[in-house]
Amino acid sequence: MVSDVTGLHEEFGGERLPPGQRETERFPVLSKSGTPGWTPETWEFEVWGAVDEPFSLDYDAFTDLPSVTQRQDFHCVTGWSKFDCEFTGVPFPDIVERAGVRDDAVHVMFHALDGYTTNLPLADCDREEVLFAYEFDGDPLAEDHGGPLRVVTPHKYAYKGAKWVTGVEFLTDPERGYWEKRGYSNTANPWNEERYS
Ligand SMILES: Nc1nc2c(c(=O)[nH]1)N[C@H]1C(S)=C(S)[C@@H](COP(=O)(O)O)O[C@H]1N2
Ligand SMILES: [Mo]
Repeated sequence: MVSDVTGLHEEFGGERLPPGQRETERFPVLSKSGTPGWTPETWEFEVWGAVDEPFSLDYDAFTDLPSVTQRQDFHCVTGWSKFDCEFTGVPFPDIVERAGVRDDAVHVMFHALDGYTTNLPLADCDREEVLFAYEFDGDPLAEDHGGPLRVVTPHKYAYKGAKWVTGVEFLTDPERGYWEKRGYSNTANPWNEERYS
């Protein structure tokens, strides 16, 4: 079953196409430094920091977790939006529950194979639409789009969604990730055009 979450913009009081964006049918690739390699034998997804139960899962164990499929829109800060992307994966709140995230956790840092990081307040990413996605339109996620596993954040510009994600760190104080340290907005709300800081 596919749940349609493309109405998300209503929560933010905006049109489906955020201001200053144009719709594209293509799915461009945007990576800071190319596509990193990975091997199923050594790949691991790790959760640590302000949690009672840190854990790690290999690829098979991760994809055995209960999953959902959602139809979502994707907004890149460089100005393109792609509507109706079908992502299959594990919702962020499921990871929070499994890790036993502590009460003093207020912030999250995502870590990726290419050294990329991105951050969000816990309250901003602890929502059903934030997925750890491993399928796109019913196929395994292409490597240049973040395969084997990426984060998608349809309520934020897409740089908040780490491709090739391998780790989630729960923090007791806010920190900034790769682009957030280099001039892109820390908050990244597309309906408010929060592109730069
Ligand atoms: N690990 C990692 N994740 C990343 C990036 C990156 O360079 N490395 N680029 C970000 C940016 S700026 C965007 S717009 C989206 C692009 O995703 P796409 O290449 O699938 O379109 O991934 C985000 N996640
Ligand atoms: Mo981007």
